[in-house]
Amino acid sequence: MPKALVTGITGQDGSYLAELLLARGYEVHGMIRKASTFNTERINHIYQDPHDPAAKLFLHYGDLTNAEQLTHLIYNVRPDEIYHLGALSHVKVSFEIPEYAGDVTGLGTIRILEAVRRSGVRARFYQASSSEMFGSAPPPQSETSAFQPRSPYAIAKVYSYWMTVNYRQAYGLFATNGILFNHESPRRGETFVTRKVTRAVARIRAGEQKKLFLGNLESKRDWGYAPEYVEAMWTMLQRETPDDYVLGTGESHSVRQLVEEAFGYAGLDWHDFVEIDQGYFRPTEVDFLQADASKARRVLGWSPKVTFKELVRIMVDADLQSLGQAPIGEGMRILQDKFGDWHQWHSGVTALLQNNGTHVE
Ligand code: NAP
Ligand code: G4F
Repeated sequence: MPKALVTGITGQDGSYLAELLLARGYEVHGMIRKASTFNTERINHIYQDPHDPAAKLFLHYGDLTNAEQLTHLIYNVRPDEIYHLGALSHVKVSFEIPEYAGDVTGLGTIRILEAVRRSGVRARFYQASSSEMFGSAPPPQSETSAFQPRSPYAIAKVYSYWMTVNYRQAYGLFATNGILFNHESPRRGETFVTRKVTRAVARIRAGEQKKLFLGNLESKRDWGYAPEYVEAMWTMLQRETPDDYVLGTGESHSVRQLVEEAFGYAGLDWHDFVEIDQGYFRPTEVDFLQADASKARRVLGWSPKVTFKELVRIMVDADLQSLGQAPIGEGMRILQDKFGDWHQWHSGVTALLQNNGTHVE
């Protein structure tokens, strides 16, 4: 049974990836942070009591700032594959705590790479690199575009990107960068702009919110559907040789278009609800991201199915459902049409693994 270690397993991508790995027969080890509140909401449904002889998911406390503990974890688990997804991933927050962003999002990566090298564990390594690294480089951005980062977060990711390349070249590690453009889902954190908007639309429709305060409406992003991206992370680690790949849809839209689309889908005029708050603007902005993912299409056979409009519908419907409201319906239909199979294995895994509440020992 192959063994995987996932940092950031409690995040959006970590939760989808853990489901995928379990469905593919992996023993999955996830690192989680100790918090005074529960931070395992996204993985509670796949949690298993470790006393269960059939348990395949194991959680371990740890932190990316703690090198000794990371080394112990990797040495003891001896994973075949490491998916390094943990990070302070919010760009605006990284301006507020830049030193911490560098420590977690930058140095966290070298702590893991060093642990792999020193322990002699021949694990394949996936680094969650980001389209933010392209910053002000002109679109469309591909693997050969220059990095021109515009935030402490992006600069920390550039450091991690090059460390991953360096460990591949210097020590022959199977170390791979996935350079992912924005990908979203109903599990997206509530302070990222897509989820902030779709959640507000649902709450406004339900009479629970009156206004939505946003920052820059003019920046453009290439937004895709997260479950499709974690599939490609796995594919990258199954290749014969390690390499770096851009993932994105190739479609780009402004935040304004996102707002129009989400409110329009719910039959609302966004002008009645949206106000601008300068506090959400960033000191330096990334204006235009649009992926050229032709290498991933050619080499990995990866091409995403969910379009921007469909993504918005999926997210608005999910947010309505989470408030106990009737979904408008198109989002659910899109998921069924495009992912009949995925939904089957998704619910299969969920039914297979009993949720007894999440505890780590
Ligand atoms: P996310 O939902 O914000 O999840 C981040 C994860 O990192 C969480 O599990 C979080 O734990 C963990 N984490 C944060 N600080 C940590 C620390 N000091 N020690 C250990 N774990 C820590 O992010 P995501 O959207 O799933 O993204 C996954 C990765 O891909 C991130 O590295 C992100 O930067 C990168 N990325 C994301 C996108 C995107 O559009 N989603 C695009 C490109 C790259 P808690 O739950 O305890 O906070
Ligand atoms: O949703 P965002 O916060 O995502 P951002 O900054 O593009 O970063 C995300 O994608 C990256 C990949 O390119 C990841 F690496 C990173 O970890 C993260 O997942 O903001 C998107 C855009 C920005 O231009 C921002 O200025 O939306 C604009 N925006 C406008 N009003 C807002 C808001 N963003 C947020 N979070 N909140 C607002 O109220």
